[in-house]
Amino acid sequence: VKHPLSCRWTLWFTKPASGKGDNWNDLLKKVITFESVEEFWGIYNNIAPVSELAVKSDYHLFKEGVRPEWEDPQNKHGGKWAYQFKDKRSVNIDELWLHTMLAAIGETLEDEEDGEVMGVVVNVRKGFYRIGVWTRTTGRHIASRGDGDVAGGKGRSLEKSKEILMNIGRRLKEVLKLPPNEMVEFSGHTEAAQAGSTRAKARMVV
Ligand code: M7G
Repeated sequence: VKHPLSCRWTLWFTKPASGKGDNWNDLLKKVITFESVEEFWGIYNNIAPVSELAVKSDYHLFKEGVRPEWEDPQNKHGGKWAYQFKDKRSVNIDELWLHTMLAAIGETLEDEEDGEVMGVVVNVRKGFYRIGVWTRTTGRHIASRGDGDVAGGKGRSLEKSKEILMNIGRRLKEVLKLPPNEMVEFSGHTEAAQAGSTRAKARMVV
């Protein structure tokens, strides 16, 4: 008996650049798409844990049909909640990443009708691990419109959009077992793209 997930998910991997000529697109690879709990465990048990990945690797687990990139039309108005674990040796990154993936595919990061969560990401970097949740919107107006509509907001008010995003941030903070004084930060992809990195200035924290 297979236990179906409420949608299909695709696992992606970013392999570390080997030389100067490598660009983002050459490094990002689709691994596999799945649709049941059993398939998830089969895949999980057969891939390298985050703790064994080389620096500059990423795993991305996204809803099928959404590429884990700022450029994807479905991420155009979006952003992400993220937290960096700077003490790499003391953190159980494998367990935290597993719990983050389970929260995503089990749809416990948001209420199902919210439809904000696009995927989850783990980055392995020289000085830290980063876990993030990508969202469809940023809870802000589209600058070019000025008609009060939230970008991609399904007709929601700005307040409601922000509340949905804040709840996702709070849920991520719980999943990552962070103490109250540690902050999970939200940033929009547009700012990240401009800064050339996701270390863009955060606009929301929980
Ligand atoms: P990062 O992995 O988000 O954060 O971006 P880091 O700076 O802490 O490592 C690292 C680099 O990967 C960026 O400067 C981009 O060159 C590239 N990169 C990351 N993302 C998520 C994207 C993306 O969505 N699109 C493109 N074109 N490049 C990206």
